[in-house]
Amino acid sequence: MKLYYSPGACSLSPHIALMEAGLAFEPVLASTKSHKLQDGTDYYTINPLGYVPVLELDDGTRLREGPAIVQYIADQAPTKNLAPANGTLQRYRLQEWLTFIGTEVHKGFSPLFNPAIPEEVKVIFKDKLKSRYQWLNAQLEGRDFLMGEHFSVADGYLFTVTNWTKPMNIDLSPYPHVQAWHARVGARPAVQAAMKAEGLIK
Ligand SMILES: N[C@@H](CCC(=O)N[C@@H](CS)C(=O)NCC(=O)O)C(=O)O
Repeated sequence: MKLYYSPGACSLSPHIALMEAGLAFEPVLASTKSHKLQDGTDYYTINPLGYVPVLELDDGTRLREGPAIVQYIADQAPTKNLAPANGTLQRYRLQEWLTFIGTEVHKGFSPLFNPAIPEEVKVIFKDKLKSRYQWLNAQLEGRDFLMGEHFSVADGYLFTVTNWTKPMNIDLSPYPHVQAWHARVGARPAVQAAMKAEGLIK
């Protein structure tokens, strides 16, 4: 398998999932700025939509969209408990989290990275994000992970986007359960390994 990624982008989520799953894969750097691979290949020939992540299977099939990719990875390593079994209510609970993270958190951050959006408009997006972190804080009270006592691919995804609070100057101290959860996830060996592989930590 190949994972097309950009350091610190949302592709860190499937990177973490692959490390947690212990699956063999080749990370392929795809710049989200130049949309070129290191060998000069036009990334739009890999993903016509231009974004990471893309997971390429050994038969050349390409899978897009982070929430689908991380579930695929989890299902390749069922003993690692990264996602509840398909068809169970808990699996839908995981999908509920992945959808929430994708649409309410991840895409809530996206305008903040856009230099064309004026600062006064960004404040509105930041306030919306803060309300989502307030909700997450309440959900994480008394829980080690989003799904309860087990780490899941939803934690890897939320960890990835929560890392962006720092460069975007969103203070997490009003959300102590989110802060404790972020530290817990960040300390996992697989998460550390993915972050190191992307050059985000030493
Ligand atoms: N819907 C996609 C969105 C992925 C996405 O937003 N990727 C960003 C990085 S976090 C990207 O590659 N942006 C560069 C671009 O769109 O050209 C998913 O959930 O996987």
